[in-house]
Amino acid sequence: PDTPKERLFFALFPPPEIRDQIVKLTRPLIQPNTGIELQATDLHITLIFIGETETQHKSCITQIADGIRATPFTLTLETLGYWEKPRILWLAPQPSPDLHQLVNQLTQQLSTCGYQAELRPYQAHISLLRKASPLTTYPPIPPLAWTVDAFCLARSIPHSQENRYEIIQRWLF
Ligand code: 2AM
Repeated sequence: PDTPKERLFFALFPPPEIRDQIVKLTRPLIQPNTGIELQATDLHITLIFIGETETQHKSCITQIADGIRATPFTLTLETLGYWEKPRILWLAPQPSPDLHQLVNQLTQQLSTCGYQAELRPYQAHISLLRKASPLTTYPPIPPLAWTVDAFCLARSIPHSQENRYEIIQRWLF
């Protein structure tokens, strides 16, 4: 019989006030688009996509998360962009060494759980709209400062139109 599996990923979920501002600032810009808007509570920056994981292997992943050491840092969200192939309209932070450090630390530790590191370079982004068409212009948005003081393990749950995301556990720095 099939063992239960979950689609896991590590991510940063913005606190409600930042989440609300993201929606307020970006909605007017993406509104004319025909894509599928992510629910406000689903907005996140993926740190590492782990993928289908047998539930019995989850404890290795939560244990390495227990050992992560980081201090709070600020992410400045301000760049709107679009990827043609996955048809995603996204919002990205300014480059952040602290964010890369966190991703690198998690990646290194995860290898002990048998996780194979992603070969593509890490591109931090918040997906705003899926099945999106490109915008005609990508206006700058006022920089939004988000103090990151926690990261989460989350699961992706298939739904009819789009996946929904559920936080499994949260680790404070
Ligand atoms: P996306 O928003 O750009 O699609 C859960 O699927 C999260 O993991 C999403 O934020 C998704 O990014 C991200 N992710 C990264 N690599 C992925 C992959 N190979 N398959 C699915 N999701 C991936």
